[in-house]
Amino acid sequence: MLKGEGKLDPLDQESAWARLKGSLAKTRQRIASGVGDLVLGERVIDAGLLDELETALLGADVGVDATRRIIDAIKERVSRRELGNAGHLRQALARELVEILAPVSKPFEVGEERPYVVLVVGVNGAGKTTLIGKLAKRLVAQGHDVLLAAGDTFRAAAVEQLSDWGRRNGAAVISQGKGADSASVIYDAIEAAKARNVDVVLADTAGRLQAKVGLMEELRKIKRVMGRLGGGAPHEVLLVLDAGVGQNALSQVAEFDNAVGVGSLAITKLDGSAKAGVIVAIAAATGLPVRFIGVGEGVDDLQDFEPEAFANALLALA
Ligand SMILES: Nc1nc2c(ncn2[C@@H]2O[C@H](COP(=O)(O)OP(=O)(O)OP(=O)(O)O)[C@@H](O)[C@H]2O)c(=O)[nH]1
Ligand SMILES: [Mg+2]
Repeated sequence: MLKGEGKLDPLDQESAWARLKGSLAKTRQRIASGVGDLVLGERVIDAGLLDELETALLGADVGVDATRRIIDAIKERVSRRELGNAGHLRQALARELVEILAPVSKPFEVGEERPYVVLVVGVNGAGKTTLIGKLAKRLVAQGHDVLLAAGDTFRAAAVEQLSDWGRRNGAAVISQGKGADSASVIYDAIEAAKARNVDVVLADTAGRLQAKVGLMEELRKIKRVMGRLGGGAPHEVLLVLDAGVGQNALSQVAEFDNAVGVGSLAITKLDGSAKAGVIVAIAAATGLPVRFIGVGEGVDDLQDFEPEAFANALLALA
């Protein structure tokens, strides 16, 4: 990507920040209601307060390991008398969060390969098709030629949903309709992309849970068939996770990784969830790059993941 390309202007940046902050309200409340005085900044830091903080972090789905790491680091700083009051504690908490999150903050970029093929996977309702639509819009705006592959052949509405996103955003869609073989739809899409000199292929897949073994088999087959085309596709396997499932997201990562090898993550539905802290758990446990966060259903609600902004919004520091 060219430098500065795709960057938001200051006004957009402000509304992106407002949306992020708004979307984290429930999680923020959960942390704050556990540690009310932390937010007010009027309490001495003692063992009781740290216990409350620990409980609040667990309640926001930060997870056992990441919570332990954060609490240990803060205890260490308390024992060195670095934290005089609860205001300092809040800053320290933000710092620890950023420390865990910074290594996974790696925004999406179109790689060198042409076409650059992204295989989007995840359980049903996680937000795969929506993410593809929003990403297509963004990439087209950046001047990329984008083709969408309607690999979710399980539901008729899925093809329609993807076609709508394509039509609205100037991306071509390759589909065969309900019941078609998903791997062959995606194979055709990549061939078409090659013939048309397309830059990026975004491949949608089904996420049905009814027959999970079947789904994982289908994904394996898609990957295998893509491999036959040469060119190294898929160049990125992007797993979409719904933040609302909390700690269960970690087992989804393991399951999809086992089937197709997960390369990157998007975490959606931070809005409306009190479990947005799960990003911290996922970052600490997997180290996988987080390409996007979803903060609402609107077309501009797919954001790059910025740890400082996230921690500040979560702790109401700005
Ligand atoms: N509030 C909110 N809703 C979202 C977000 N991302 C997606 N959604 C909504 O979640 C619902 C499901 O999204 P889809 O994109 O259809 O999910 P999917 O993973 O493609 O689901 P299947 O096709 O059933 O596998 C839609 O109503 C989306 O508008 C988000 O970040 N926030
Ligand atoms: Mg879908």
